[in-house]
Amino acid sequence: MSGQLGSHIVYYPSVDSTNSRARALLREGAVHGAVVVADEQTQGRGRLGRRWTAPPRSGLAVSVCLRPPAGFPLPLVTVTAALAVGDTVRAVVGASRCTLKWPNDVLVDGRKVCGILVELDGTPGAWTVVVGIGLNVNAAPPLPTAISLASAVGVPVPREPLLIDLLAALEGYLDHATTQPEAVMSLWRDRLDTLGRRVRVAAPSGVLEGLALDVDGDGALLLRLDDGTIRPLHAGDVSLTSG
Ligand code: BT5
Repeated sequence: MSGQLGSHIVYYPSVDSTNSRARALLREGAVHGAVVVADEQTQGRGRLGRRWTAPPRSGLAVSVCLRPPAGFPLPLVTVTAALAVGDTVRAVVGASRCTLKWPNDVLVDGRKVCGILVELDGTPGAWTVVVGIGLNVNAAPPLPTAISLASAVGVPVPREPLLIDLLAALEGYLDHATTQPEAVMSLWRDRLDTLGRRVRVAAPSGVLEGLALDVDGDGALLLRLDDGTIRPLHAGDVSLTSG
């Protein structure tokens, strides 16, 4: 996918949601690679209308505007974002402490350090895509499941170099995904801690339990139920089960 990410950056001290701003920018004709960053979001959002919260100036709230070429495999947008954040986080905390959780979380020591929200607008063949990334850098909200990079390493972590590294990594993975989508998918598969484990998935169709076998070419989680059937799940929240 050609074009440098971050060639155009719009910064807000405070904004409702960087994803909302980025979608509006794309509607107004923003170039591929335009980026919206904010020190604070008042309406940061996750999937399914959930909230993304973070103390002001504590982390990265960034949304990247993409105009993928026709035929670009859209499921790979979330995959490339997770790989890029993963590389950025691994460089800070060490590879062994950072894992990826299907479909869109990056964890440190099993706790969520980053969430990714990809939103699409447009029509087939002319999609515009916003990749929203929330990364807890120097503080996390008071949730038992959340962690920040600074608390993981015990020292403050400067945010700007992280943003530069993150955009460079995302650009690299997007380019790679344009020419070798299967290679990028298999890198993600290797990093996904979810695979090979017994999990409970709260999916739109209901709660299912089984063995997380693999992901398919669309990024769907292949869950083997106890009766042996294999169900591809395109969305859901995964938790590990002990059974
Ligand atoms: C996500 O949703 O994880 C996607 C979050 C994307 C946020 C970015 S910030 C920049 C851009 N602009 C936006 O408006 N959004 C994007 P989901 O998988 O649905 O997880 C949401 C859940 O994560 C919440 O219900 C909380 O339980 C938890 N959570 C909220 N804030 C968190 C934080 N800072 N750290 C860890 N967990 C958090």
